[in-house]
Amino acid sequence: MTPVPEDKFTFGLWTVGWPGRDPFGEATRAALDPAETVRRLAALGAYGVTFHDDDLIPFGSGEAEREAHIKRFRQALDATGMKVPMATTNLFTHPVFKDGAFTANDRDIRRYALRKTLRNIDLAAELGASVYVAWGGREGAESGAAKDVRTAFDRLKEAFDLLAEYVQAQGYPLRFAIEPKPNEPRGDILLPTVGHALAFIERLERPELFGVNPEVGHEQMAGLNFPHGVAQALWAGKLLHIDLNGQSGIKYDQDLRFGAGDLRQAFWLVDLLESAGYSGPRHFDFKPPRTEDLDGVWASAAGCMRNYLALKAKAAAFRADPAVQDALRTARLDRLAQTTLAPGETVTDLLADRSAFEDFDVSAAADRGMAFEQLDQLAMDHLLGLR
Ligand code: 3MF
Ligand code: MG
Ligand code: MG
Ligand code: MG
Repeated sequence: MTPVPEDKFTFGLWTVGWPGRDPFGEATRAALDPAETVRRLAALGAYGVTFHDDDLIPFGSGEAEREAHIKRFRQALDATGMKVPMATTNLFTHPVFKDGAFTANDRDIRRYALRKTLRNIDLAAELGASVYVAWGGREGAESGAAKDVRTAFDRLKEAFDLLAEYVQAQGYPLRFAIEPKPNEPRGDILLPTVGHALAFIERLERPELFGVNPEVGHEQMAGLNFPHGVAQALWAGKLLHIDLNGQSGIKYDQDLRFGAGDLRQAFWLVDLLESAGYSGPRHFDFKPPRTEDLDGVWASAAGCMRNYLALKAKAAAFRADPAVQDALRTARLDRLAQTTLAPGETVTDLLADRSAFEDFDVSAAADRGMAFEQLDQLAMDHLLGLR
């Protein structure tokens, strides 16, 4: 269970660096130095780090200060071999973004948001990132007339089309990953789920440059099955990145360490990612609870990776178990993999096939049990260490 860089575990600077400020309380920890974060995560076996512009370069820094922050960060990366596979823009903390960024009603704020993003895209490319995440933090509303949602989508498309055009013109090997979230901090956020984001991407001018960055807790906040959302993103060839964390049901964005919260969904998620051959970073977007001191922060980060590796081993054992393979056949998963029409068969052939309808024994078929409970109990037995 010891993580190594080949496991491709990455962490946002803002995750372990969260000082514990929440809507009801002040910070409980001091800010972390990004270079120190790189060294500590490398020592724990991580592959890399990710950042928002403002995590690395405090908002409002002058040019010389900016260069100094980047230089210190680069030195830590070079010294540890840590990578930066993803970067993103903070378009939500400063009060200027209180009504959003790319969809703010104020045009000057939209133009400023684009410039802030373009500037950090240049840095992301310089640091070797291949994915640029876009979470629409405050693209949303609290009340009905405040946002003309159809027009806001025109502005969102305009922004993403411009960013994609820029990346292509610069020849950057970057793709964008849109991160859906249903609510918080706004009452409602545009592109609330993986499905909404996938549909939006198809309306863009360069959909091939876009995919999604689903987050465990975000889909679960909407009451959705996270592995199902991820499976649809994989099916669409759009899973460019993933935010792993833990959540217990429909409530505020908990950002628990991976494996905490809904452990069964975490198991099925790891099973899915590993069996689908997902090769991107296993990125943790979590918050060590504000009860923790720095020792607790690093224990929480280590726990994310440990739980992923433990679930990966459990999922592999589940798939390799002959009893599971039998149970999968009994549950007819192999039949699902068969095409519904035979190769070359047409709709005319189907209409002529009396066994498909006229002679089909509907009640016998309805009586067949699916044997899913036996199958699921085997998964439970593996998860509980009973097999
Ligand atoms: C908020 C988030 C964000 C995004 C990040 C982009 C602050 O709930 O999940 O983290 O992940 O902005 O990667
Ligand atoms: Mg989140
Ligand atoms: Mg996230
Ligand atoms: Mg979250």
